[in-house]
Amino acid sequence: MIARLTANERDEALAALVGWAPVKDRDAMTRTFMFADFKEAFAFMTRVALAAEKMDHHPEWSNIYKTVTITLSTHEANGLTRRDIDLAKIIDGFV
Ligand code: HBI
Repeated sequence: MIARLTANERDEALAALVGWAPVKDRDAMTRTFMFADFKEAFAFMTRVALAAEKMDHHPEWSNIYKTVTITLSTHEANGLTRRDIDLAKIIDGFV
């Protein structure tokens, strides 16, 4: 069972990530990505999906045309864990 980040660990991790913000009333973080068009957005989602499968850690996400919104939290821990930070860093590497 993976441990939730402490408040300090979470604050430090968010400060080190670009563009991710805490979700109101939930131990999760979110970032919205805007692309040139839908096919760029979907190509990004495909890369994220493959990385998520490889990590066995999956995003909560939505796509509207060229916008992709991703929320990360660890369901098993009911909050943010190191796995969310690791996946966010991989996702950020795709943009
Ligand atoms: N993704 N975000 C998230 N949180 C989880 O707890 C999680 C997951 N992907 C797969 C996964 N857990 C599996 O390990 C369990 O469903 C068995």
